[in-house]
Parts: sequence; C-alpha cells; structure tokens
Amino acid sequence: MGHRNGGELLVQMLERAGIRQFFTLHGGHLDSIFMAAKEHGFCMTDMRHEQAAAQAADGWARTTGKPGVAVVTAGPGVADAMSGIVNAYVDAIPLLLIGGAGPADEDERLTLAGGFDQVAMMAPVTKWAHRIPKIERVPDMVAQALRIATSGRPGPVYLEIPIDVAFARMEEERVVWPKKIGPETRPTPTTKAVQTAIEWLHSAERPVILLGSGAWFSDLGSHLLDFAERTQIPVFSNSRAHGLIPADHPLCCRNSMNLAILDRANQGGPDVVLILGARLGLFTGGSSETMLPKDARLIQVDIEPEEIGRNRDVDLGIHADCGEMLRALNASARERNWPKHADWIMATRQASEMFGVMFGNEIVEAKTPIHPYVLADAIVRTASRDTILAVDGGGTSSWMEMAGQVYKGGHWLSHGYLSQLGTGMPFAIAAQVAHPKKRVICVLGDGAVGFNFAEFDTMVRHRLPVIVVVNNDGQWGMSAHGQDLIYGEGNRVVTDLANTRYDLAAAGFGCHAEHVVEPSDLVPALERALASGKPACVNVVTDPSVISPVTLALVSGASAAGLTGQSEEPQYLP
Ligand SMILES: Cc1ncc(C[n+]2csc(CCOP(=O)(O)OP(=O)(O)O)c2C)c(N)n1
Ligand SMILES: [Mg+2]
Repeated sequence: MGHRNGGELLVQMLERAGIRQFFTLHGGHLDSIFMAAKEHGFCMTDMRHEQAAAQAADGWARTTGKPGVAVVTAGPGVADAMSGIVNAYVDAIPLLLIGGAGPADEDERLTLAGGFDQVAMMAPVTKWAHRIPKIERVPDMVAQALRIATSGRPGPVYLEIPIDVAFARMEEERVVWPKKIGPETRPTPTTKAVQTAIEWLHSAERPVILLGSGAWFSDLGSHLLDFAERTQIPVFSNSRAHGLIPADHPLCCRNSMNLAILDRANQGGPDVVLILGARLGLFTGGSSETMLPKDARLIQVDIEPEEIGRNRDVDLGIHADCGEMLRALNASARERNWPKHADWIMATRQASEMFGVMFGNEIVEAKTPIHPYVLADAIVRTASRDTILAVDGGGTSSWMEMAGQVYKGGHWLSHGYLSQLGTGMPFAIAAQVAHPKKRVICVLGDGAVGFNFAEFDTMVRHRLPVIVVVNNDGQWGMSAHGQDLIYGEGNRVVTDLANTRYDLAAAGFGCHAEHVVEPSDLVPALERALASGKPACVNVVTDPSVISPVTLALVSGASAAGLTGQSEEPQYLP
C-alpha cells in the first residue's frame, strides 16, 4: 500500500483541476510541494519577490482567462505576496495563493517564520481564506478554493498548508478525490429581460456596448462580434477587456475613457449603454456623468448581482453571465432589422482616434527629447497582432492606452482599479510563460520599473525573451506633474528620480541592453531587442515636461471635487 504526503496530494489535486504550473519563491515549509511538482513535470517559475509571484499568478489569469497559482512560504512569503493579492482582489481576478505555515498545533509559540495570523491577514483581501486542518482535507479544500476563485464574480483565494500537513503522510487508498470542481451551467438572463434590452437597443439612436473583465472571463465565443455586427453598435472596453473586438474592426472604439471625449466634443453622448461585466467605478466616470450621461438608459449585466447599481442608478439590471447574455441577445436580435447608425459610428470612431490625431504632429516633428506618445506609437507599430503588451506606470500607461491597438483578449495587461505600480514585469513574465511562442513587450515608467527590477533575473534564468521598454523621464512623472499643476512649478517634493541607466543594470543580469536618446534610433533599437532572442531592457530617454491628458483629467477631477485646495481647474486637454 503506497503512501502520499500533503504536498503530493496538493499537487495531484491541482493537476486534476487542469493546473500544471505555478509562480513561486522557495521556503523550506514548502519542499514536499516542490518535490511533488517536479515529479509531476509542473512548470515552476521561481521569482525574486513574492509580490512578483502573486502578481504573475494574477497576470496568468488576465492573459489566459484561467486561474493563476502562486505558492509562497510561511511568514515573510505570505506577507510579501499581500500587495499582489490586493491588486487581484480589487480587479476581481481569479487566483489561488498557497501559503506555507508553521505546525498547526504550535500556534502562538513563535515558531520559525510565524508569529502572526496569516489567514486573518488575508481574509479581507480575498474571496475566501482558510487553513487546511489535516492531510485528509487537502483534496477537497483545494477544490473548494478553486471553485470559489472561479465561480460567481472571480477573485483571489488563500489556502494555507501548515508544515505538519504538507509533510504528513496517508495511505493512498484512503484519499477521497472530488469528482468535479465547479458547476456545469452559468447564470442565464430571463426572456423578459432580454426582450426589454433588445427593445431599448433597437430604438436607440446612439447605443454603445461597454465591456469589462466579466466579458473576458466568460466564454463569449463569437457571440460578441456577431451581436455587435448584426446590431451595428460600437464597442468600448476597459483595460481588462481590450482586444475582445479587434482594434481594426470598424466598431472598436477602444478605451471606455473615449466616452468622455465623445461628450466633450459635443457630439452627444450615448442614449443606451449595454454594460457587460464592467463594474461601475472610476473607469465608467465614477459618480459623475462624464462617460455615462445622466439621461442614458443603462443596461447592466453582471454575474454578481450585488454589483448592479454601484455608483449609479441602473435602468435594467440583469444577473447573468456575459456569454449567456450575448447568446440570448443574438437569438432575439436575429428577428429584427437593425438601423445602421452610420453617423454615430463615425462619431465614436473619431473619438477613439482623437489622441492619434492630436499627437500626430509630434510624430512628424520627431523632436529630442522623445515625446512619450512617439515612444508609445513606435512600440505599437513595432508590435504584431499577436504581441502581448504589459503596461505599467503613471503617464506611461496612459500614453500606451492612447496609442494602443489590441487585437485579441488577454493581450493587453495593465492597471485596474488599484493602479498598482510594479505589475508590468510580473504580468509580462506570466504572459511569456503562458504563450512561449508569442512576443511580449512590457512598457513601464522609470518609477514603475524599480518595484520588481530583479525580475530581469527571472526572465534570464527562465529564458523568457520579454522586451522591457523603460519610459525614462527621470521622475515619478504623473506625481511630479500633479504637483506642478496644483502647487505651481518649482514646488515639487519627493517626485524626482535620477537619470538612471536601467539598461546597464539589466545587462548585469544578462539581458540585451539598449539606450535610446534619438527618435530615429527608437524603432531600430526595438527591432534589435526583438531579434536578440534574449530578455531585453530598452531604456528610452523621454521629455519630462509633457503632461499626459489623463494626469490633467485626474487633477481636474480632484480639483472639481474640492480635493486640491485649488480654486481654478486645470484644463482637461492641452
Ligand atoms: C505601488 C504604487 N505606489 C505609488 C503609486 C502612486 N503613483 C501613481 S503614478 C506615480 C508615478 C509613476 O511614475 P513612473 O512609473 O515613472 O511613470 P510616469 O508617470 O513617469 O510615466 C505614482 C508614484 C502607485 N500608483 N502605486
Ligand atoms: Mg517616470
């Protein structure tokens, strides 16, 4: 009769759930897990900080649509992972964090890497946090953790395996394996709700669809494209759902912030909005009406009923999975002839191209120091339809949002509601592990690159040829510009950075390195980096004086809300 230890059961259960990889950083509490994972041929990406391991597990879910897994050691490992978990929690991303712990029966005895309640610490920032009490419970608690992470509104979960459970042994024959992880069906809308939605959309003059991560994490198949094309409704997305409609599709209007531009350009805002799996927060205009006009009819579809109506009154709230909703809408839409909305489509398209037009002159002029939009545009032009872009930083990520072209779901990994700097490199690592044949470009600010700089080492050791482009403006740009706008130039504090040679530092890890000052060298340097076959750091010196329209909008919004102590509002657009 064979015996299995707790680590082996945990690995076997992950495998039964279709998971064969995780992100980690070693700790002796976990060795039974690592040994079993090696035996089972798991892909283990060992990183240089548990924050990065948690962020990579999050990035895995964002790029594959499937839950990511991070395995971190007791005490400092779990504490370090916390910030990555918070980011996933705030963005409703499914991931499983497995944490080591001292012996369960030695609580409160100051054992190695102990001394605090890890489960209690994780509880408020996860959907579910639990300790496995004994080896017999390993399989069903892993299944429970994964079911909770992936069902309903997704989110991170924390499962703790104390060292005495991880190394305990039991007879193989006594192990009870759960047959299934989750349910077969997903919530479907009622016929009446679908009919009302179709009525409103059909009679609308300026309808739009707004996508969020709920659309990405449900199985849309071709339903979204079919529905948008049949009904000729333009599609906007937040950064978790870019690419579900390809950038070159005539109905793709890219970022939801372009809805605000529509209003400002006085073309009239949308009159009916179909919100699919996007929560109502800053990225839909918050409690203001800048993106979703007051008189617009809102149809909000969400897999989590408690999300419906957050921040705004909703005219029709539908508790359903986005894929199921689109399937039902499509079936009903077939029975009608739909208006063409040609003028409206042209107006939405123009709004989505406005930043390209606005900064196009800069591209022609190609001045030194390089304009950040010129950098963003060069990266987007160098990328192929298959390239995955991981974007991180203040102004940097906003320039990328303005220039970005995304053609597939899971190919744009960026900030969400937490706006956590430092996610870019771990997200890029996850994307490269998940898609070894695709190219991954990480674009981040010189501030953002510092949070997980040692991950260049992970890229080199694991032969992950990610291209990391640093937008080096020598400052915490968004912060510095905010201070200039609010307190006047010459009054900055704690927002300067040095003109660091990040390329030379990355070369020390074994990366291909490029230092770019002239605009004419930008595309050649990116191409050399891509051709090197190695992880690369392309350090680009950019103009520190250019303020992003997003920074202006944020400062303007804060000022309007009376949060800056400033009487005059800075202008939204330069
Ligand atoms: C972890 C974290 N710390 C601090 C902030 C606050 N913050 C927002 S933008 C910003 C400046 C970012 O600078 P950089 O990465 O260089 O990008 P840039 O704005 O210069 O393009 C800071 C510090 C944050 N969002 N996340
Ligand atoms: Mg910067």
